[in-house]
Amino acid sequence: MTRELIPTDRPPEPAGRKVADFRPSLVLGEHSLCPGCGEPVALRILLETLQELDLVRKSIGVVGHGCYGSFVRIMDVEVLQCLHGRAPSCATGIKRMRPDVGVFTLQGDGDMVNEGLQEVIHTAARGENVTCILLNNGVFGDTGGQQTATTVLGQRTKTSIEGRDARQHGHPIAVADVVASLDGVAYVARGAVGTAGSVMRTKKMIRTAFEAQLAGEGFSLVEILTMCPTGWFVGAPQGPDYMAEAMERVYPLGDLRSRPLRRGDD
Ligand SMILES: Cc1ncc(C[n+]2csc(CCOP(=O)(O)OP(=O)(O)O)c2C)c(N)n1
Ligand code: SF4
Ligand SMILES: [Mg+2]
Repeated sequence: MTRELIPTDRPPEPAGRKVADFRPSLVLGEHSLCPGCGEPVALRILLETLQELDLVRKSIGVVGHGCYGSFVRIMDVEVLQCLHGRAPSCATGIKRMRPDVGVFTLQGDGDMVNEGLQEVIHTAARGENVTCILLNNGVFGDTGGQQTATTVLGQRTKTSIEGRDARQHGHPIAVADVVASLDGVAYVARGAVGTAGSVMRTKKMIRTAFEAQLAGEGFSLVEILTMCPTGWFVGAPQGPDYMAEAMERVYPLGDLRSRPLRRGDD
C-alpha cells in the first residue's frame, strides 16, 4: 500500500512547548519515581490547585512516608514530614495554631490505612478543618511492594505472591467509605489518575475539598487511586488498565460525601 504524503514547502516549525516545559512551576527539580508511577500526576494536580486557589504561600502540607516523599525536597510549598501515619494529628495541631492557612496531608495507603488508621479516623470524627489526600496504590511502594490494608483480593504483592486471600490476609479496608460515614466530615471523594478524564475529575475533587476547608465546614478527604506498575508486576503502559480492572471495581470513583448545600448553591 502506498501512503500519500502531505506536501510541504518549508521545514517544520520547532515545537511550541517541549515535554520538559510541562513540569509544574512549583516543582523545582527532578524526582526519582518510576516510569508509569501515578503519584507525580496526583502531585501535579494538587500543586496546580494550590496555585489556582492562591494558597501557595498560605498553606502547609504534612507529608507521610512513601515514594511521594521524593517531592518533599523539590516542592516549592511549606511542608513538614512527620512520623509514619501521624500526618492527620500533626495537621490538627498546625491548623489549630494557624486557622488562617490551608492545611493538608499527603499520605500513601500504607501510611494512612496501615500505620496511621486511628489518626485519620479520629481526626475526621473530631471534624478537624483539614484536608487529607490519600495516594492509594494498594502496596507499600517505597519499601518494595508489600501488601497493605487496601490491597484488593487476588492482588499479587511481594508478601502475597499468590494473590491476597481473605482467609489468610483479611479483607481490604475502604478507608474513604469509613470516613464518609462519620459525623464532622464535610467532604469525601475518590478519584484516580489513570486517564485524562479521571485526572480532571480528581483535580475538581481536590479543589472542592480545599473549598470546604476554606469555608470552615470541617474535615475533607480525597482518595486518589495511583498506578504502581513496579509493585504490581506489570509494565508501565499497562498500569492504568490494571488499575481500572483490579482497583476501581473495588473502590468506585466519585463523591462519597458531598458538601452540605448552602443557601444559593442550587
Ligand atoms: C514506623 C515506620 N515503619 C515503617 C517504615 C518504613 N516505610 C517507609 S515508606 C514505607 C511504605 C509506605 O507505603 P505507602 O504509604 O503506601 O506509600 P507508597 O510508597 O506506596 O507511595 C514504609 C513501610 C517507617 N519509615 N516508619
Ligand atoms: S514503587 Fe510504585 S509508587 Fe513507588 S515510585 Fe515506583 S511505581 Fe511509584
Ligand atoms: Mg502505597
